[in-house]
Amino acid sequence: MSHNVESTAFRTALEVIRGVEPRVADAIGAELADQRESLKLIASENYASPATLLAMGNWFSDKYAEGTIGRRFYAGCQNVDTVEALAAEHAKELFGASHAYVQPHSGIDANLVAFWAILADRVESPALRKAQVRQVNELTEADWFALRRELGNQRMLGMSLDAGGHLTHGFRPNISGKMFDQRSYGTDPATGLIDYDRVAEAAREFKPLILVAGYSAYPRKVNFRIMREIADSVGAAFMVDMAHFAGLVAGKVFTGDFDPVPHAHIVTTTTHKSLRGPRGGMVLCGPELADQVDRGCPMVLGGPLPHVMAAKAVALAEARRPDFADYAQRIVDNAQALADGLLRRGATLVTGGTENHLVLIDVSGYGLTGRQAEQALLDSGIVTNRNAVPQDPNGAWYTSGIRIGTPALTTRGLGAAEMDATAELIHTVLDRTTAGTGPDGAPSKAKYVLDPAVAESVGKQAADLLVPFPLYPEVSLG
Ligand code: DSN
Repeated sequence: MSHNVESTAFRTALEVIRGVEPRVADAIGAELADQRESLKLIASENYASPATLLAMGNWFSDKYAEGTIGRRFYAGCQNVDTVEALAAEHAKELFGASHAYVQPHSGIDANLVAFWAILADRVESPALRKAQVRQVNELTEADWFALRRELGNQRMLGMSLDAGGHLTHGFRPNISGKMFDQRSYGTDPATGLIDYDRVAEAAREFKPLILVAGYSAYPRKVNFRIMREIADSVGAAFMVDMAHFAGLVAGKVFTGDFDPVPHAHIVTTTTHKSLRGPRGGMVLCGPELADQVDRGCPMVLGGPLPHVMAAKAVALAEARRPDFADYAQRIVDNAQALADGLLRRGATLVTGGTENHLVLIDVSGYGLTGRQAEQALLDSGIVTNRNAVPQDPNGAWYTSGIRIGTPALTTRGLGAAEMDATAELIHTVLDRTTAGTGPDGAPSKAKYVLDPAVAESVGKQAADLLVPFPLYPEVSLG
């Protein structure tokens, strides 16, 4: 498709929006300008293709489609069926899964569907069989009361938040921590790596219903074959949340023991991180959980978003093209170049490096909290997010880490040389920033001091670095 056509499509859309609420059109234009100018290193963000973005702006948004393909609670869903089936088909082919459910609105929703499906399969179904009824509505009050207690009394073993796990893997303030009696496995304090023997020991002691693997801030590969063996040894369902690294699985960078799909009972993901699709979620599973997963809407989720499912189908079709594998490999190569550049300049990295798309800097070596570092970098045109490090003394709000990732900049085309230059900019900002003090003179975890001239100079260098790599060059709004 010619650049001109894409440009016309976005410009026309903005013109139409401007006719109703010009401030929205202005904000959309400003967002593109901001994204074009900043060095985006947020590990969970990317830039979707124009085709993916355009697939979301249409009348599919007007359609209710509760239920699943061919079995809806609303009439007139034949076109939604088409796009949902296409998205599911592409997902199955891409990941080698026997079933794909593409309705979840986000990764958290996908995880809730997975928890619900496992509970339904492993706790509810046996109780129904025992009571010789087909559905919960047919249970006696006493049996229903007993089943609800049982459903609420199950155990989950997941990676702790400070070791890189996700909120939904049983963090107490999250709904997952309230649904399940949860225990965490962490990482080896000496190496920062998952110690599989310790995970096996925790599983033996705790006997979880669900063993969860996957992470938001662990910069290494996970051996899913070993994790499955651990799950099997205690009869647990093995669930993998691959939201962060789905693009590396799709691009066949993570294969064999490191590809979760052949090893897990159920896999969840977002579609917008390294996979580079629209914002949304997805569940992959085998036949034994497929029926329960397909009941995700309306039992767990609100009405599906057909316009987003259309965009998922487009993005998944893109991820099946041969050049996606090259993109996925470059994500990892870039993360390694960034890690090497930071290490050479004296930064401390959790686990000492990376094997995936992300790098976690322990900024306590610079005398800063994660919050101070994040803001100082932002002042300098570098967009990152603060993140806890293992056993973080500053907790989940201030933190001691900065998480950086390469999927977005790799999409723009930056390579190893630019990653080294980026490492220099990050190091310069962190090195030149000092912790500030509160009004009483006490050390502050939020305030910081950075010479504005340094921030300005780094910001200019960051912008210069991006000049040869225009974002959405096919789109001109001017
Ligand atoms: N918010 C996502 C991330 O940044 O990792 C996970 O939910």
